[in-house]
Order: sequence, then C-alpha cells, then structure tokens
Amino acid sequence: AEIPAFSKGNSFAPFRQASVQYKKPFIIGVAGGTASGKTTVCHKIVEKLGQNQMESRRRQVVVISLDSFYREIDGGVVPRNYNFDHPNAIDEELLLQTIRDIRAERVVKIPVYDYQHNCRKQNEFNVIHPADVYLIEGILIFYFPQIRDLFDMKLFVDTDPDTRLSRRVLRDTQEWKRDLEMVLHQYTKYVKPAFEEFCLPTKKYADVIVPRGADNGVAIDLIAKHIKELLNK
Ligand code: UZR
Ligand code: MG
Repeated sequence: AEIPAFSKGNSFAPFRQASVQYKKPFIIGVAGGTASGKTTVCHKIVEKLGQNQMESRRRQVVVISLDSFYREIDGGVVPRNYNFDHPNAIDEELLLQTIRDIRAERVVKIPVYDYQHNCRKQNEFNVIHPADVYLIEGILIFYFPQIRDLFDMKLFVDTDPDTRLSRRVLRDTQEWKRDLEMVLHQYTKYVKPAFEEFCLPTKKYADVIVPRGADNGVAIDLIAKHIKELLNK
C-alpha cells in the first residue's frame, strides 16, 4: 500500500518541522518606519555581543542597511517628485542577489550611499566577509516576498509615529542640513503615505515586534541573548 507522505521514514517527521531549524549564516531582517530606531537597535545588539570593537574580518555579526540599495537615478539628477519611500526606489535585484550570496557564504560588495547627493558613491564599496549572523535593516526589507523568505528571523521596530516624525525632522535638518519646510512636505507627501501603504502591512510577517525601539532594553537583551546562543552552537 501507498505510505502516506507525512509518515515516510520517520513517524515524527510532521512534528519535527514545527521546531526551528538554525542555519548558518543566520540572517535577521529588521523593519520599521522611518526613524523608528532600526539602525540603533541593530548597533545595540552588536554592542551587546561585544562585536563592535572587532576588526571587520573577524566579526561574527554584521549590520547591513537598505540605504545601500537605493537605485541609481538616471542622469544622476533626482526628480522633484521622486519617492524614496516607494518600493520602486529600491534595487530589489541587487538586494536579493546580495542576500543569496550571503546565504551561500560568499564575500559581498555593498554600495556606499551618499545622502548628500542621493546617489551611490562611485567605486566605493563595503566588502563584507562571511559572518555567522547578519542584521539587515530598512523600511521595506519585508516588502519583497522573495527577499522576505530569506530571513531566519524577522524583527519589526514599532515606534510611535510622533516620536518618529520628530526624530526624522531633527535628523534631516541637523545631519543632512535639509530645509525644515521641505522635510515636512516630504514627510506628509511621501514618507507617511508610503509607510502606511508599504511598510506597516509588513508588520504581520514579523516574528518579534519591538515596541519603543532602541529604548526597549529588555527586548534588545533577549534578542542578543538568543543570537549569542546561536553563535555558541
Ligand atoms: P530610515 N532617504 C532620503 O531622505 N534621501 C535619500 O537619498 C535616500 C533615502 C530617506 C528615505 C526614507 N526617504 O524615508 C529614509 N526619503 O531615508 C529611510 N525621502 O531611512 O529607515 O533610516 O529612516
Ligand atoms: Mg536608518
């Protein structure tokens, strides 16, 4: 008689699938709205793991930002109505290929993004050597299904929108010397609607939701402990 597929080999097989299988490298996706604290959460995790002082070649944990994967704009001039918060602004193919290369334990070259000029720095790359754990952070990191499926763990940094707006305003005006009125215009016209349409709906894919972002020491501690356990395996 036909053996039912689920009982082939080992009768416990259907149950075994329920437990998480850890692969190496372990790839963690970190999403969340603009200025939610994604970058800080990642760096705090790295710090907790004692990896921040290490030379890049020996690092076991690496942080990669979606900022590196903005598409190059034709002619180099950003049109006035360009939407950096839309999935089309992301070089999905390069991001997918990079994560696949990481999975295959290859050395990867990450473009360096220039916020001042809104383009990639010519002939400048970050060379990333194979590591055990990768944290890949960005607003739309869970938007693309093929990319989403490559993560072993998905975190969503969930910070109050007013807090995010005030941080975004400070960051854009102080760090990037942008005009306040332009920042607010961009926020209401592009950043907020795109967040609601493309980022917020991806929260449902998260394994762990981190409320209050980088202020949430308990969550960061728990995640770091979990990664530490994986590194020691
Ligand atoms: P985070 N961004 C820029 O402002 N300029 C660029 O050249 C590239 C990106 C912004 C982008 C998005 N949108 O809201 C934000 N705009 O960076 C994402 N406009 O970065 O997740 O750190 O907030
Ligand atoms: Mg950031």
